[in-house]
Amino acid sequence: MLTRRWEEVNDLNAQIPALKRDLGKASSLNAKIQGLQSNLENISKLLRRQNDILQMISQGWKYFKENFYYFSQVQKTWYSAQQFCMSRDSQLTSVASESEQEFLYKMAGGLFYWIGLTKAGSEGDWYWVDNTPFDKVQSARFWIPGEPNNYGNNEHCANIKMSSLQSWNDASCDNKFLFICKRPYITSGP
Ligand SMILES: [Ca+2]
Repeated sequence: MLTRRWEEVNDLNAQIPALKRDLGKASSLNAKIQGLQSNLENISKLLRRQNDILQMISQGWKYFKENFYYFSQVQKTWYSAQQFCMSRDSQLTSVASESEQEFLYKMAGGLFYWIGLTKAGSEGDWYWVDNTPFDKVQSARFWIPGEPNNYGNNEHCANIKMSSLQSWNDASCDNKFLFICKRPYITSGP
């Protein structure tokens, strides 16, 4: 009887190396599964992002570098245009880089569009309505030569007027122009 027990113990001992190998395999499989899981999460994030972008595009927005832009079909005063944008979770567009400026003037195609640049009071400095800091030096190259001229001391809002890098003009905020709203892309879901 006792001999039998010893035999069993010896058998079990003999199985230990194999068990250890299995354990090693299991943990390497586990690591692989975790890697696959994180791949899947990344893919589903990408799909969600594509879906978000497609949804906005189907509603008439353009996508460019993490932002959506809405080019209006109707003309409004600067203030009404901004109100419209805000009702669509957006603001009249800021222009923070040369590539953004290029995107906007090309899309505008030579038509007049309000952008989100206005003055703090008639004597104040220019500022972006979406709180993007206004870089006066970097932005100087975007004005049409000779602008802003504050014609009649009544031009406190800016619009894209020409299809070129130098495309901004200051105009009376009461003019009715087309306008461009901008909304940053924000990831939806967890
Ligand atoms: Ca002007």
